[in-house]
Amino acid sequence: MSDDILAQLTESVVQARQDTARELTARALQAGLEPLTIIDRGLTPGMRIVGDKFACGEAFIPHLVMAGRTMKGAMELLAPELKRRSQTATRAGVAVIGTVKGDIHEIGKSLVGIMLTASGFEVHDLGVDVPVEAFIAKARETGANLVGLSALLTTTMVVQRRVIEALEKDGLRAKVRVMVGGAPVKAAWAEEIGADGYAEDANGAVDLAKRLVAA
Ligand code: B1M
Repeated sequence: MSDDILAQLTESVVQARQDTARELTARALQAGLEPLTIIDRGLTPGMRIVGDKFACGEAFIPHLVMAGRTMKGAMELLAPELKRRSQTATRAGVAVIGTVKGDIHEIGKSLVGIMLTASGFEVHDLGVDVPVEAFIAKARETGANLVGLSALLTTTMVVQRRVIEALEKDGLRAKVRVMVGGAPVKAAWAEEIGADGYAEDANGAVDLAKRLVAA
C-alpha cells in the first residue's frame, strides 16, 4: 500500500501533476509514512527521472520547471511535519545557507535548511544565486558557526571554493565550519577546496552539521 502511494507520487512529479502530488502526499502522511520517506522514496526519484530525461533530450526546461513546482507544492505540506516531529529544546548552532551565485536550484538547499531548523539550528537561508560577499556579510552579522553552500551545476561548484577563500581573506574561516553539497558535489571536491565536510542528502547534512559545530 505505502509502496503504491510512493510510486504514484514519483509518477505525479514526472507528469508534473501538482494537485495529485499534494493529494498523494497528504494521503501518505495519513497512512503514517515518515515525511523523509515520502521525500526520499516518493518525490526525489521523480525529480531524478525528469533530470535524466532532460539529460538525454526527452524533457525540456519547462518540464524541469513544472517538476520543481510539483515537488515544492508537496514540500509545503511536509515542511511543517518535519519541523513538528523533531522539536529540540537546545540551539545546535547558527547556520548561514544558500545556493551559490549563478545557480538557481533551490529545492535541495531548502530541504537542508528545513532539516537543520528542525534539528535546532538557527538557520539564515539566503536563497539562490547568492553572491560570495552575501555569505560573508551574513556570517559576520549573525555570528554563524556554520556556512552551508549548495551547488547543483558543475559550473557553479567553483563558487563554493570562492566563498571559502573569501572567508579566509576576511578572517572568519577559523570561526565557521563550511559544509558543501548538491548533486555533483563529492567528498573529494570538498577536500580539494578546503571545506570541512560534504553531505550527500539532507539527513547527512544534519549529522555532519552537528558533528562540525560540536568539534
Ligand atoms: Co536543473 N539541472 N538546470 N533545473 N535540474 C540539474 C541539476 C541537472 C543535473 C539536470 C540534468 O541535466 N540531468 C543539470 C546539471 C548538469 C550539471 O551541471 N552537471 C541541470 C541543468 C543543466 C540546468 C540548466 C543549466 C538548464 C538550462 O537552462 N539549459 C538550468 C540552470 C539554471 C541555473 O541554475 N542557473 C537549470 C534549471 C533548472 C530549473 C530552474 C528549471 C529547475 C529548478 C527549480 C527549483 O529549484 N525551483 C531544475 C531542476 C528541477 C533540476 C533537477 C531535475 C532536479 C533538482 C532537484 O530539485 N532535485 C536536476 C536533476 C537532478 O538533480 N538529478 C537538474 C531534488 C532535490 C531534493 O535534490 O537538489 O540534489 P538535490 O538536493 C539534495 C542533495 O543534493 C543534497 O541534499 C538534498 C536533499 O537530499 N544537497 C545538499 C543539496 N544541497 C546541499 C547542501 C548541503 C548538503 C547537502 O550542505 C550545504
